[in-house]
Amino acid sequence: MQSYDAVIIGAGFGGLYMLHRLRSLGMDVRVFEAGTDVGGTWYWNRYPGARCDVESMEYSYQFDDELQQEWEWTERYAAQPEILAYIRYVADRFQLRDDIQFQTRVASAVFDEESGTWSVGTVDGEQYLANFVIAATGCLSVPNDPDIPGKADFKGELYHTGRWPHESVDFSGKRVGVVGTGSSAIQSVPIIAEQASDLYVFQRTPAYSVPAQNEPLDPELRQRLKARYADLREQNKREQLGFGARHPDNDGCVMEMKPEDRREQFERHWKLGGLLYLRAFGDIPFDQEANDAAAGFVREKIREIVHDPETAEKLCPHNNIMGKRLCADSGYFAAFNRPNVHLVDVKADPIEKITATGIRTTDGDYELDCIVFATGFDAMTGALNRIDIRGREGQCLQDKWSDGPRTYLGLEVAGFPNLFIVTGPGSPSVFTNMVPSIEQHVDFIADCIAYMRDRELRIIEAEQEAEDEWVEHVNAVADSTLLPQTDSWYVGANIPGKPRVFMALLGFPEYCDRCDEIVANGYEGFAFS
Ligand code: N01
Repeated sequence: MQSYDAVIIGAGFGGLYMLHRLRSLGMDVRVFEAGTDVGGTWYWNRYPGARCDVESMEYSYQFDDELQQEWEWTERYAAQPEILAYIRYVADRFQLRDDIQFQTRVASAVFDEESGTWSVGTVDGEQYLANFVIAATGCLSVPNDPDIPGKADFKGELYHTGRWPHESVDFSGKRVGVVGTGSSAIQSVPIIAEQASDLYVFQRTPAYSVPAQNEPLDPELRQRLKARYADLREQNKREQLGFGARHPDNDGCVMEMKPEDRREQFERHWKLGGLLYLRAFGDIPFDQEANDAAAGFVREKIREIVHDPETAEKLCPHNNIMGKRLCADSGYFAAFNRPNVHLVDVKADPIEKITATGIRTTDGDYELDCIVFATGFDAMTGALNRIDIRGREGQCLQDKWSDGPRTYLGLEVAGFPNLFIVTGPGSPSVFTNMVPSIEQHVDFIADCIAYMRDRELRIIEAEQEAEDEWVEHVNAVADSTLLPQTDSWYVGANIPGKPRVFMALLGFPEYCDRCDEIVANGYEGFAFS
């Protein structure tokens, strides 16, 4: 059986940098990737309008200064094709493809206690041995296919935003239904609206969205930022979300400001766009009144943008802002002013089934040529739970996580030695700029493996007590905010039967400091043998 020092699962941002780091340690590494190319999230999510909600100059690797100096982002927020081109460029520049096996989905990983090695199986039945397994499987990589009866009967075209075809899809002159109104729908609706003869948006829960204010990247600004890239990256490390340091921030409390000043403050941050809106005040995630004010301001904007008052009202969300990930759009609400775009409230009249010719709600039939599911992902745990992972004494990870994921630092799981997760549940991951978060995890893992090698240690494992304390800490931080109150994918509420557990940790700088402290204390909370 072919044997490697390490097997990495996934060739997205995480898997690629992990490969680069481990190879530079002289390790023999194999990456297994289900897709036909590198890119991960940006390989699969090719739907119209797909774009990142973190600025391009920051949503990129910082591990190599030459790389960050030579790549030229063209827009403030990069669109999917440009991000994918960048990832492909990185793969070529560092000759990473040689160690990646594409079209290979990992089905199992079983730890053998006697030899201290993992046996990794693919869906094609191949088996490999590895000393370390690193899951770079992504936080939002398993599409959620809602269990709506009749899908197989539909005679038209069915799509999921998270599994978009590689060939171009043309909706010209077609009647299209988009199910869902999260980030993916909000980005694709304005584009599909321009093509379709009629677009029906099936909305169960309206979402908060702030215009991204995307624009071409001014070459002078790009140069200025490049000139102080190291500084900018350092400053971002002290940001709660890991990005945005170059923009104004305000730690103050909403209610401490006079109403007119408060409005002005919200207005300023609305104009900055997208997620930067949340930096208007420091207490938005914590204080109900502050949250209501921030949410109320967005509702006012929706009512200003959307001409038909009834449609505007239906588009206004009423849950806590930040309870779900804030969306960043380019013309979403305005799309509902077009005569060919129709909002269907499926909270009031739920979808009953998919028929041969469209969608049936309790209010009647919608005739459609195409249905786009923008229904999200089985987030954070979906990819790992789909692999049969067995640790000590044959314990199955899925069983261990049956009441919700348990990790130490989001990096390791007690009972599963030498298995690392890149941005796993319990780490800041989805609350941050993902690329620096990934780099921080990969560096932790690679440095740890180098540390073990220098000391001739073969096995690392999270201690049970450290894991228990960490899980408690993640919950305590979440409970200090308003976030767990909302039904969202953060708490697994979008997947029927998934345990309701808050799966990410707020606070990127504190997390990084804690990791550094743990390393300085000789990998406190980890046991080596
Ligand atoms: O998925 P979502 P997404 N019948 O889960 C609805 C990242 N991302 O792909 O809220 C009818 O947010 C569901 O309704 P409800 C980002 O982190 C980033 O849009 O459950 N509707 C909801 O409206 C984001 O948060 C970017 O009531 C159904 C929608 O489908 C995450 O990915 C771009 C349904 C799903 O929304 C996920 O975003 C895209 C059903 N049976 C994504 N089932 C950027 O960087 C589900 N829904 C900008």
